[in-house]
Amino acid sequence: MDIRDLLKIKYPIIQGGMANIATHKLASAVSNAGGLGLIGCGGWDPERVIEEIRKTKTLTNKPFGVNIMLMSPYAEAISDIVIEEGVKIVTTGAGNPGIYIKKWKEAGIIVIPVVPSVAFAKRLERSGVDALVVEGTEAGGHIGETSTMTLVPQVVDSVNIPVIAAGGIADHRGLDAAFILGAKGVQIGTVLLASEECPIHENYKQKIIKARDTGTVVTGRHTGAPVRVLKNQMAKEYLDLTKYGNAKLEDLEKLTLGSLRKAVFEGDVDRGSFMAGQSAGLVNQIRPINEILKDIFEKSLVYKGII
Ligand code: TUI
Repeated sequence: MDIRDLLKIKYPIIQGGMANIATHKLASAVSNAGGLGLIGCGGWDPERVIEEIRKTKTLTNKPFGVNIMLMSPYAEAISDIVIEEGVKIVTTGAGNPGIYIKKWKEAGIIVIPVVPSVAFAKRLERSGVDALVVEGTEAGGHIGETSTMTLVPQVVDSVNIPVIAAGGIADHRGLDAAFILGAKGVQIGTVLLASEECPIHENYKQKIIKARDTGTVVTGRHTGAPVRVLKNQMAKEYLDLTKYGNAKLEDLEKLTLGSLRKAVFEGDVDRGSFMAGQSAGLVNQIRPINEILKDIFEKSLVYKGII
């Protein structure tokens, strides 16, 4: 199934549900450009989520979705809000959405969980989800262990629902690679951080475009929630503290507390947690979102029918 038909969008490209970043501004800009924009609820309380959904509706008449970060203390409340607000598409991350799927399907919602493994993908297919975002460890933020290159074809071989590839994709070559691996669409995040419309501090955008191939590290392996971020002083201190596996959780929490917000809103280059994927090395300029999406799709050899 072509996910452009499933989601009623022009390009087979969906936006990552980046916490504190994927506001109504980003989601509506992506949807208006022909992709699927997503409101990322990680970090927001229910009232803020309702406000963001309503604002998005005023800014686009194209399909958009809501991403629910399942580690959020508000995940359950938000699972009802999407139904009450008439949201048509829900993606989930950082946990198991199993307990919500039945009510979402009864409400006619298209459900697309993000998964980091074959086992989880198979389990969710049995629960009746419509498609899967299969995210490799190249992605930014909270990640699994397996690479996009190896994980996508293994999930494609294991399920009969459409797979959307994520992690490491920032241009038309990534889209082509994903389709050759059997994906029917791609999810992008990092390249959208470097867009004109992305509502983050200018320092965050500059850090993305300056990052090279080795510009990210993974913090939080120690606590069971690995998170890929751009290298900086904060990431270095975190890794130093966890080097011997005996860091106090309390010290780590102090270090990370509010650090994503410091990156997004204050552009604090030393103390911020600048979540980003390995594709930051591929992103070298700040562009409008419609140009980013058009470029990925129209330069694709798969879509030109060449391969
Ligand atoms: O969720 C993401 N990316 C994220 S969430 C986030 S906010 C956050 N910040 C700090 C620590 C933790 C979260 C930033 N980036 N991507 C999708 C994703 N889901 N990646 C990995 C997973 C995942 C992991 C385990 C999904 C399911 C899962 O299974 C748990 C279970 O219950 O079996």
